Amino acid sequence: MANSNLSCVLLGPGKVRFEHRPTPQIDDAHDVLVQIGYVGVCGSDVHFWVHGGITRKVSEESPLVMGHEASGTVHSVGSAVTRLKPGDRVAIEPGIPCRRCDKCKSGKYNLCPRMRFAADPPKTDGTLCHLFKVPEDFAYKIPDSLSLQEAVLVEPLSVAVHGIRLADLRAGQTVLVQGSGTIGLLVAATAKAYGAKTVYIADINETKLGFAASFGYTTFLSDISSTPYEEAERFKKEAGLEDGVDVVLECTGVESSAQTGIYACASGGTIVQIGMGKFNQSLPMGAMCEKEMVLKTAFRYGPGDYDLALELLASGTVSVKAMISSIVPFENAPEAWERTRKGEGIKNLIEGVRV
Ligand SMILES: *[C@@H]1O[C@H](CO)[C@@H](O)[C@H](O)[C@H]1NC(C)=O
Ligand SMILES: *[C@@H]1O[C@H](CO)[C@@H](O)[C@H](O)[C@H]1NC(C)=O
Ligand SMILES: CC(=O)N[C@H]1CO[C@H](CO)[C@@H](O)[C@@H]1O
Ligand SMILES: [Zn+2]
Repeated sequence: MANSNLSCVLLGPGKVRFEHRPTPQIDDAHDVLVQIGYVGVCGSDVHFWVHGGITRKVSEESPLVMGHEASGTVHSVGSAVTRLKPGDRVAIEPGIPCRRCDKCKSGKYNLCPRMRFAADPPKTDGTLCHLFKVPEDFAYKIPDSLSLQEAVLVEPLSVAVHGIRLADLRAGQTVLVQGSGTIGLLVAATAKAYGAKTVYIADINETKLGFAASFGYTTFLSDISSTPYEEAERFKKEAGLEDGVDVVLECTGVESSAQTGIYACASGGTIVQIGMGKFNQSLPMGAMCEKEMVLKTAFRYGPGDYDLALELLASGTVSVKAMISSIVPFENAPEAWERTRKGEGIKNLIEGVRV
């Protein structure tokens, strides 16, 4: 249908409906309408598909359009738009902050309490629709060298860039990335781009470690039957590092993994928690104090992260082509969530509505 505004709506766990929604109107002169090209699937989408949400749940009364990793082509622009024109290909940053609060004005817009993030219940609909409305400065024009499929990965790559920036990673340092999923692999690639000497990736899953090995990282197969302390000691021995790594990037959210990361970190080193898991976790605070190490947490991405992620892709410093595992048509979106749920491939994509 030429002008359809078909949207993929979640109504509860395992319950999805495709419906025609009103075409969004450009009411702010700085807004643009983007015809969605591709939408990526991540762990949180799977959580929504299986449980109907994370803290706030969707329901028949409060349905939600899914999707937040997206790229597309500019369809129309508001009268004040200067950076984009119809036909431009863009990567969409899916969280729009208020721009007025203290957090926004101090350069931490990812912490804005009035953030409107795509596919966040109860009210903020996502990108799995035909036409998505976004302010012009949250749609980043991509170069011809980049495909719309690759541009979907700017979103998770921005998460990686944000984490590496928080780590203050410097050239020549050693890095341990925990978790060999999409985020872990992108964090590893970003660490390399920042000049890390050696990047180690740890995971419990040999197949996933295989992806990491194919991208040239040094892998470490975690063994959950050992204690975090034993794991860290084994890691340091295998890596030939007496004191541990300079920087740890925890991308699993698993408690025992964070503990291993702390033991594997050198004195004076830094661990950045990127993965989100169990709400309450215990940490070996004694070991952290003795090592005077730094623990930071990372939440999504902020000023400049999208620009840098896009630059890393555009310059070929980071390549994501090999990470795109499958593409399903719009109407088969649940198939992509199922694939991701089963751990099939790395990044599964959903194609936008065909016109
Ligand atoms: C975390 O721990 C605190 C203190 O024990 C408790 O009040 C809270 O409910 C816990 N939160 C979750 C999500 O389990
Ligand atoms: C390991 O990862 C692969 C690929 O992601 C997945 O198919 C497999 O189910 C995983 N194995 C386990 C034991 O989780
Ligand atoms: C242009 C277009 O297809 N608009 C449709 C958007 O969705 C609403 C609600 O389902 C329809 O009534 C419109 O026809
Ligand atoms: Zn704000």
